[in-house]
Amino acid sequence: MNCEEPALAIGAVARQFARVASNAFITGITGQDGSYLSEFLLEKGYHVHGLVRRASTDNLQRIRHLLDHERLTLHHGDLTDGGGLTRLVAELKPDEVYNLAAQSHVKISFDTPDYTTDVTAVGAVRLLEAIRSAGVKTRYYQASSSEMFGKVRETPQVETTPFHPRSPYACAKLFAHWITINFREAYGQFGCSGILFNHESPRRGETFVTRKVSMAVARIKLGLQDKLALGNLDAKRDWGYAKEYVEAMWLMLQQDEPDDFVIATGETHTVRELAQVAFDHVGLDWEQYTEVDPTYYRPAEVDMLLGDPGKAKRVLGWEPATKFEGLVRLMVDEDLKLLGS
Ligand code: NAP
Ligand code: G4F
Repeated sequence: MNCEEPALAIGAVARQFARVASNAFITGITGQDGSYLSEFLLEKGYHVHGLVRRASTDNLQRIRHLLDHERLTLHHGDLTDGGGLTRLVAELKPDEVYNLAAQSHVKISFDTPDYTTDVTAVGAVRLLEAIRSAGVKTRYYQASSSEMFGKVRETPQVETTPFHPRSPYACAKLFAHWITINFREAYGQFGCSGILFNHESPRRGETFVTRKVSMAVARIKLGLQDKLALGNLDAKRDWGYAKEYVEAMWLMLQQDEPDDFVIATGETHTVRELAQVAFDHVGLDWEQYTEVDPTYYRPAEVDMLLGDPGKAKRVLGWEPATKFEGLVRLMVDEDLKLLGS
């Protein structure tokens, strides 16, 4: 693919596309999960189609290494543009759709509630309607979130735990979750929701807390930064490795019946522990370099998340291999490499 002229190349390749094996359509292909899922599906022999939104800066960084792949085709579009989605789904007739696109930052959703709802909630129903109106037998994956559990009603959280969203983002995800179930019940669509707990990697956006910490630790170790400012150090999350979580998405769509699954590690840790493990890994004392800045507090916080992935293990045969400390160390090591150490 010629990435210097993306609009032309993308359209041209799309028209030449001939269906061979299964083809998958991924929204959010340029994000953390989209990039790992693309690699995973290409390795399985899929033709992967990805939705890319037009940006004035480069948003293809995470998939740059895949751009020349003969079974990858990118299409311009946006989850806020129903007409474009309808035309694309009708043209591609995908066997599988993975709806990973979202305004995915919880704190930013408090500043952009309308926009977050439009992309993250209404975007899902636009896509489901596009599939329905195309009349194709498409299997649909919805990227649901543990944020939907919010002010948790029970611990650990399982598929039947009641929801209590605490942000515009979580409310939007809850709508997308239920509309997926509604289309399954109303129209017999094969739709699955993966209720994924936090999952991280060296490809994680730099404003999410794990990557913010791993990047800061690497920079401080190399003398490029003095301090790390964080918000709520007491928040607890169930953090897993994104590369492993995308396999669970695929497994859900390979089952005989559509269903919803919690994907998690079964461990929870505080932001404080995250900082401690990351600084320890490079031989520094976290307390010396970390300060609390209330700017990063949220109007309403999710204090604690802990998932039980038991159903995923029983039904999908899926289990996480990488746990908290290994993940944090892996991320710090990759950021040190990135910075040239
Ligand atoms: P991410 O890195 O933030 O990626 C989000 C993707 O959505 C990017 O490709 C982004 O495109 C795209 N996007 C944003 N707005 C769009 C729009 N209006 N139209 C089309 N595409 C748009 O997120 P992630 O961590 O990979 O997560 C993938 C999905 O899982 C998201 O829906 C997220 O909410 C959900 N989720 C994530 C986690 C987690 O811990 N990572 C846990 C549970 C659920 P650009 O590159 O152009 O910005
Ligand atoms: O890394 P975070 O921004 O992730 P959060 O809010 O849990 O959301 C992520 O995981 C969800 C799954 O549960 C996804 F659905 C969502 O799309 C996203 O990927 O924050 C984690 C915790 C929060 O409690 C936050 O208050 O870390 C706390 N925190 C403390 N200091 C901070 C900071 N978060 C950020 N982003 N930046 C800080 O400086």
